[in-house]
Amino acid sequence: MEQAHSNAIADIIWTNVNLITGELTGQGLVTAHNQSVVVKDSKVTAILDQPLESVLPEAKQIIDGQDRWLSPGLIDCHTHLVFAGSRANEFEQRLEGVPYEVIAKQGGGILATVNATRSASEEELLKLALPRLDALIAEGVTTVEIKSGYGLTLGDELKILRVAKQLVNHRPINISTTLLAAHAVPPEFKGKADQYIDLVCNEIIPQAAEQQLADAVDVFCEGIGFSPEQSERVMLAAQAYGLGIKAHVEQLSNLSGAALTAKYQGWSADHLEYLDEAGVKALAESNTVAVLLPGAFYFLREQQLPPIDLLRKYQVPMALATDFNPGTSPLASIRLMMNMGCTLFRMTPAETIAAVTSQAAKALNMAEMRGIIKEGMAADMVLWDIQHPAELAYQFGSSVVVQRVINGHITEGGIHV
Ligand code: DI6
Ligand code: FE
Repeated sequence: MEQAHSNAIADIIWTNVNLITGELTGQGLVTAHNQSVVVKDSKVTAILDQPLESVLPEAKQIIDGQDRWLSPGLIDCHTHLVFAGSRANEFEQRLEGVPYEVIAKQGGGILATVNATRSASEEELLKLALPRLDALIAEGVTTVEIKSGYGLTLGDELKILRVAKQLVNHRPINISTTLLAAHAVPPEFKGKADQYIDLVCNEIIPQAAEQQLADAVDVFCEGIGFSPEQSERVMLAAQAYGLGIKAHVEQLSNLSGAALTAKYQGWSADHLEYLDEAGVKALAESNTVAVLLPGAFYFLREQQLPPIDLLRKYQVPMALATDFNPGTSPLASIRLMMNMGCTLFRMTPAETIAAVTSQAAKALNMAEMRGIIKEGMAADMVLWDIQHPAELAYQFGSSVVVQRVINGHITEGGIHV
């Protein structure tokens, strides 16, 4: 099939679409009406103002977009979706007034999930991860970042990363993996956090790098996580092994973790509720993306809002992600995050669209390839049954995905045209 048509200029051309490129400028979201998008060999090869008659006959397939909107595939740039066990009991405890940090100190929280995840096989973890991934795919997500962090031993951390990487064999999805061995101090190292960090830096990071299981390294820099000094050691090790740097910072308190992440040219600093102006300036100077996670803010009923106005003022790129995890954000919906970005964080709908496309791509260091519909970029796209781009942030729950395209291939699902 491919061979027979190898001389065709295009594999697929979408005509009559309104384009959301994914880019955001001072003037707002970059959009264009009545376009044609030409795709060949998994990439966008041209965007035409008007369909050129000479090109159209040579395409294998022409799809009439019927004046619908076409956007980049959505990118969820921060998830912890490979884990076992449930934390519904903890949810009930919190509703009775026990704070998240107290539950964590009592050995619940992250460590409860660590116990369940250590006991699970790769097959079991894969089986548990698939429906979570399917929920994102059904919403038009084409790229997902997945962190480890519920293993906390060399073997269990690598097991989680292997499962994350295997997902591409089971679903049409792009996966980016992040080693988050420095998520919590494991029970065997209680009171010996520095020694655990030795293990992370001297064994787990080198092995993850050598086996090519991680694109980046993350660390939870927090009172209930790791100190800035310990976090810095993790970043130095990541840098030494050529891995990207990301960090959970300023979620529950301000330890100046964002500035630390910026110092090491981190791809992203995530959470940021307690970020101050000095931290915002540091992010702006290093071009580190601010990944905002309204699901965790909502689920923990936090009061402290991330400094959106300051992030805007210093033009720090803002991404949004689900932070999908069993403790603080059991919410597998990027569209809900877009809605919450507006309702809880007062972002504009345009900002939330860029936040799950072009800005999220930057947070995964893949902006050269994904997150924007442009000539030369991977053809990851979603055709939406909406009248206006803002609808993507305005409503969620009912499916408006008409077609999902990943690396130039139309995937199952979506409503009928
Ligand atoms: N911050 C979070 O919100 C998640 N991890 C982190 O460092 C929570 C993970 C969990 O509670 O299981
Ligand atoms: Fe997280």
